[in-house]
Amino acid sequence: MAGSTKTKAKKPTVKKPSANKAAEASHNGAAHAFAPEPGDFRRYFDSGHTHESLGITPETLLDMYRNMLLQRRFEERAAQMYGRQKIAGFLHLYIGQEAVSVGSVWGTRPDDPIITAYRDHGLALARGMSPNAGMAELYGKIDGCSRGKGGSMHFFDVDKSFYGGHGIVGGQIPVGVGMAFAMKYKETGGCCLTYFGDGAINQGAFHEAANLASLYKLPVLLIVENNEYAMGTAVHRASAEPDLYKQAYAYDMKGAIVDGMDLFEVYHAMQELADEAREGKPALVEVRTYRYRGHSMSDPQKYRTKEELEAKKDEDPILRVKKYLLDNELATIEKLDDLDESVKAEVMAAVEFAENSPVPEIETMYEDIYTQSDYPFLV
Ligand SMILES: Cc1ncc(C[n+]2csc(CCOP(=O)(O)OP(=O)(O)O)c2C)c(N)n1
Ligand SMILES: [Mg+2]
Repeated sequence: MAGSTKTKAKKPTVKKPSANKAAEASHNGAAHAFAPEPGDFRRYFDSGHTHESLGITPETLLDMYRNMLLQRRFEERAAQMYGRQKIAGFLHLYIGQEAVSVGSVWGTRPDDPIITAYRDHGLALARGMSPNAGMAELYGKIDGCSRGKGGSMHFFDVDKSFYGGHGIVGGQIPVGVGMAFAMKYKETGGCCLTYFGDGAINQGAFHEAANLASLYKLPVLLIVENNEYAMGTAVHRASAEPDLYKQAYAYDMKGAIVDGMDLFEVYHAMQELADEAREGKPALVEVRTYRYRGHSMSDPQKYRTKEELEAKKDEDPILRVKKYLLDNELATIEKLDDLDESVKAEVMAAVEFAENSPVPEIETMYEDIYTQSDYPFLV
């Protein structure tokens, strides 16, 4: 080209990385290559499990199916009662995520503590909370699981090792890790199932807690229920690395990814990983799931298309189990219809119970409050 002058590109000087492995290893304990070891990652998808291969009896599988259905019918009715203004405040439905709650509760021990965020009805019912206590709580009545003072976001049932129900995104993660610390200290043999959403993983609380969980080898599973959205924000718009399980590598912890629409995959993953966590090997477990309803009751859902939602409904975790039961002749359609009717009746009874339960007396405002009279900073 006329007038152009070619300038000779200057070769950049690149420093060769140090080949001194010993120096690398001696750097304050850091001896790891950047790439994770293959054993640090597990994948629980398309494993081809059957109830028999997992040691689940047909009766137990029917119980699991019934509980998934109970969660679904309970929340459908709660949504209806919210529309009738019987229930006030926030209401976040778990519909679509039922394989996560049932798979993990049945795959672990009944006294393994559970702690979760505000989308908590499903896990509470899976752990055995009575629908009466749950519905009365939604109604703000005294017979609710938190005496009507917690509402939808603060279900609690300590007798069943269910520790809530927390409204601050990510706030429950350090509490769950703290419970795991206590269990290790007391040698209880338990594993704390600490759940949170995809929106919580970029909170500092997660990172601080994950670091200590791994450093102290605590019996905890950090279970991120990746339902693709945090309110209206898709995961890839909020997380620089949308494969959330990879965060485990930063803390030298096992990372796992699980098909959260498949009951057997969740069951198997939680059973295996919780038992390893009991031995001091915690894990970050990313469960890929989906919520069919809006974030809460006031969500126009403009962030996703109807087509996306419909396609996801083909993966409905409850329909999958129903199909399995029928295909394997573990139940007839009549039996499953009867079961659905009995679940609906149980939920209607819970509504009636909630309607008839009294509102808390004004004095109860001053009860259930933590006080310590000799606390040094209070006068
Ligand atoms: C610390 C904090 N920041 C913001 C909020 C408001 N908020 C409530 S829910 C939510 C989204 C969380 O999404 P995710 O963790 O994915 O859980 P999901 O609702 O999908 O179950 C936000 C930002 C909050 N409650 N707490
Ligand atoms: Mg989410």
